[in-house]
Amino acid sequence: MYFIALTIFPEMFDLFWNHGIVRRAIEHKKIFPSAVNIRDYTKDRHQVTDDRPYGGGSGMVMKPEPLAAAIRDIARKQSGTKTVLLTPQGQIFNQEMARTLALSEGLILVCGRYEGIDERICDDLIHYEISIGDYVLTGGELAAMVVIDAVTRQIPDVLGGEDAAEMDSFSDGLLEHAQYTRPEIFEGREVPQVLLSGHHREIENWRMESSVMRTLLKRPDLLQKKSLNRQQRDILAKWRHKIEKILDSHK
Ligand code: 4GX
Repeated sequence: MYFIALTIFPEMFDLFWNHGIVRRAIEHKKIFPSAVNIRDYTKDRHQVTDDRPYGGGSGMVMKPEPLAAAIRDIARKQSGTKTVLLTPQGQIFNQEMARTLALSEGLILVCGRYEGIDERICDDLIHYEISIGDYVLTGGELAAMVVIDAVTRQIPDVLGGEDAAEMDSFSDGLLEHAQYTRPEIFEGREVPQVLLSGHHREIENWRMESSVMRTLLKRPDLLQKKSLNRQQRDILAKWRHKIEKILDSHK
């Protein structure tokens, strides 16, 4: 899959391409990423990419001509690419969108700065407008890296064995279970005994209970949306019973 970030700061991506899962995906030829400088598509002597907004006001707007030239040139060279604009006005990014985007042959990620880009680019050349959350960034570059990271993880064979199991979890609609590593006792707090027992069946049950109850406490909205299986409903019923007994004892 191709990822082409369109940006006036291509160097921002250098560290990102060279670490972790993204780096491994490049080495295994699963992704072909690049950061292209919008300035390379300017035609004036000073390579200007921004200008003052019509109607007045503070800040600058990214000029349409270099962006249009860049998007068209890249889309012509890489057929099948979809164009994504990172913007606070976009649909909030989530795991389902990551899975959908991973099905396309390539993505052009348009990273705006300043007050944004000329609206006529959005109308004609952008397939998806995506926001990574309701907060204001200085530019679209960090948002593009977030999207590339999450989409890369969805490409088949990118995650090795242990990570792959992790995929079940969020796509199952629950939060991950609690994790522990050595030492067995840290500042007086012990690791749950069942995890040291070697009973794989019981460990799986404990982990499911941890997942369900963490989701209930930290993200009840996720539990509400999800369809629960028998085991998951039993876990909630068990804790409802425990809570009711406590309440009864205070009557
Ligand atoms: N999730 N920003 C983009 C400039 C801009 C504004 C409008 C295009 C249209 C952000 C976010 C985000 C700040 C990146 C404004 N470009 N991007 N930038 N949250 O806050 O994606």
